[in-house]
Amino acid sequence: MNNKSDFPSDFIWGVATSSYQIEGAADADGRTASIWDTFCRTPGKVAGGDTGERACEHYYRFREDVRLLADLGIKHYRFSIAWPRIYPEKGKLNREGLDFYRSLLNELKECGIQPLVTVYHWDLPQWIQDEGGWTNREAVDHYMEYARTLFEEFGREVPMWNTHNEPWCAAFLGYGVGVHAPGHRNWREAIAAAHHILLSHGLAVQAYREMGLTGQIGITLNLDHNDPASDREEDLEARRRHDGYLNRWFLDPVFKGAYPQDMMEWFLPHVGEYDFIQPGDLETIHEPGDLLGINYYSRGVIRSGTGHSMLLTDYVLPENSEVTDMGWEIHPESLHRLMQRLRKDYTSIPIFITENGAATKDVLENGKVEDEGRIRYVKAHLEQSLKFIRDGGNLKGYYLWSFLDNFEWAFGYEKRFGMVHVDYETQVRTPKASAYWYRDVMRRNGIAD
Ligand code: PNW
Repeated sequence: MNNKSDFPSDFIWGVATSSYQIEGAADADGRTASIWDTFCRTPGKVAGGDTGERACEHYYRFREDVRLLADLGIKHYRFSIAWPRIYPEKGKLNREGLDFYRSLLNELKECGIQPLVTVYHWDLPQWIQDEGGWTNREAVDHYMEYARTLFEEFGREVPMWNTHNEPWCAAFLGYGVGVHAPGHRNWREAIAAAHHILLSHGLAVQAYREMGLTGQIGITLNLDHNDPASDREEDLEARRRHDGYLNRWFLDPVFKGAYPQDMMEWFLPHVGEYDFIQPGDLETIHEPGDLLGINYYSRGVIRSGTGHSMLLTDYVLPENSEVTDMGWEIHPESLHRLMQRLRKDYTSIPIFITENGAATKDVLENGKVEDEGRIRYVKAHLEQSLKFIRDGGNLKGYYLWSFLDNFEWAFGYEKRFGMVHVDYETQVRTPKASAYWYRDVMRRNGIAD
């Protein structure tokens, strides 16, 4: 029977995590420090002085976690690989690191769960940062060595790959704003870092194909849809800049082969010279691959201001807006508007929502967590996703962020995004109401009440 809330029969339903946010076991089996270990140890950087040292101890509990995924009816799982487990030192491949992911993949296979693997979700080995990290073009060579190893080892059994997760965060929050590792505040570094990350994306797609692998590979970008705070010319301009900074700076090179001219000019005084862009780079970056991953959480309402000093913009929270525990405005229609825009201005390749979800104030009571807010959030975004598909959009899947409560970067463990509650003392996992609700959605391939 075809219900009005049905998704296409081949629609992919999944959940997502990332290595540093759940694994813990920071020193196990030859792993060395990543830039996030270093950042967490720097006083004042992460709320409550939290670190990913233990996190959800997924490294030791992955069998139990995969069984839980299966019990909750999950058929698709997006996770990332920790680079410092694979290359703990320059030129040194660590078999024990590979073994962990081989065991994880075997376990998933046994449970009939299909993986989507993210090559890089921000845990850069500290030894690479010691050479300048992503600001140094050599990071691209290190990334390629690492990516090729993963393709060789796991390429035949992993059908879907993300080269990168959210280069905007890795480069701009890490090297420009300074709220993510490595915590630098230098816009020349940030823009060079973004360039090298994008370059490594293009090269990885090429390498994947040259190796004769036949799965799907692409990049995941964090995108939003933004509105100006008013019709004043300066606010319209501020919105356009914000869009250039967050969306176009990444979409244009990948889909059009050029950085946006207006932003090249805006950044120029901070960058000095674009000497890190070498001939041929943009041809390499101009490589969308087989899919586009988008991570969507909120919209931006933007006005001209000083809060974001380099960009001369401020975020405005419209009156009466509903927010999540992150303080991010809940605006599902903007997910629809964003995808329509991608389709109109950029691409018709398959889109996957590789992350969407909400932090909520969850309380564990009598073995239960009633996270109505999360259910409402996800439901509203699924309705917009379905609308996009009905309108003819090429949306192929949805991965809820996140499977487990986890280490929420600069916010530590205080923010809970999981559909499964984690007690960080006992490491007990408790599925929240949203997990059972999502199981129903997947079962009926449509939005449950
Ligand atoms: C994404 N921002 O991060 C990441 O991919 C996840 O690892 C993370 O847990 C999730 O979203 C929730 O935050 C973002 O400041 C972090 O705009 C910060 C921002 C956006 C995305």
